[in-house]
Amino acid sequence: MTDTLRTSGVSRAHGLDGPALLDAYRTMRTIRDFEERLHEEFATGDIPGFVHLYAGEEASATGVCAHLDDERDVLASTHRGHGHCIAKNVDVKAMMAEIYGRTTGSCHGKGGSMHIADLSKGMLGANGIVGGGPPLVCGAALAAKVRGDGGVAVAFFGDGGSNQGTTLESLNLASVWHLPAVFVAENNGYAEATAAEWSVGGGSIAARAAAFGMPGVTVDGFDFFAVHEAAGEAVERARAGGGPTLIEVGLTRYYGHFEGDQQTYRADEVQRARAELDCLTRFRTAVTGTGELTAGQLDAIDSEVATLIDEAVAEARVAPLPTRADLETDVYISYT
Ligand SMILES: Cc1ncc(C[n+]2csc(CCOP(=O)(O)OP(=O)(O)O)c2C)c(N)n1
Ligand SMILES: [Mg+2]
Repeated sequence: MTDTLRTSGVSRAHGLDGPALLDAYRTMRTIRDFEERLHEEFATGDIPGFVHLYAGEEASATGVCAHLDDERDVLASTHRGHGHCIAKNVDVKAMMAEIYGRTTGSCHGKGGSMHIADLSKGMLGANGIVGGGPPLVCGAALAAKVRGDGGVAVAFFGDGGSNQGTTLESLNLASVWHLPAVFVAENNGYAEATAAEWSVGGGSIAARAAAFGMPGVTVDGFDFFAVHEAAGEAVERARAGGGPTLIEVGLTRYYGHFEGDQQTYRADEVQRARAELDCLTRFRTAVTGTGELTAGQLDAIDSEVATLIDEAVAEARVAPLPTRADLETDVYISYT
């Protein structure tokens, strides 16, 4: 585990009012329930393709995306993209339908889990290519810079993705082009079964920022407030023309690399993270402790989200599958 995982306590001076705190909790809860339900549903064999779950990492997507708007800010995600999509306001029912391969899905059932995209929300897409997001974000950030609308582009990638040439090249481009970009390295300790402690040369992803002349910070990814604060500074810097930032977020994924992974490469760290570090539990303890929110308000969100996820699965299961004729739509050229 990285040092960030040993950090305890929750940062305080967050400047978020009650509705913003409720929004943050709703987003984290929605991601958690969406993923835990997918874990169950995938086991039934009814979901086609591969699924990589984001449960455990909710504070990262939520803390970063709380600073983004749908109109001008864009995000490029990874193969583990459901949390990023939800935090970027992609419709949850359309996401579920997409994962089930249905025509009512965000991409009409043709993308599935690893290709959920919604340009109307600035969601450039989940991405099956490790290291595929950072170059896209350089292009999007350059477009925002040329437009001069204050838009910011954010790339999420993993510890494995941090070692890809595409990512390192993108950090360099963002630096020399002085782009309004934020690079968020979600270090969950593994790339498939390969430990980050072994694969990340130099030991710190954030430290690489210095080589590219940009700020680099490491934050505790179980602490929504810590992520929110670091991302706030980075987004503000980017909007103000101050260039890119690299944020390394330390966290743990609660499930295997993909559904079906036997996880022979790790022992009790998930149990420990769930018991001692869980971002939802820590958030609840923090905001009820200060009296900013009540347990009742949070419980109400829990039931609201449970209903949403139940409906999303029920609707996805009965939605139509694409037909042969649909093969010729949503492609770059028209065959008709
Ligand atoms: C270019 C490329 N190489 C290899 C793979 C196979 N692959 C899929 S996920 C993954 C590990 C990614 O690890 P990390 O970036 O840490 O993300 P995490 O799965 O931990 O969220 C690999 C090697 C791929 N999809 N794309
Ligand atoms: Mg990883």
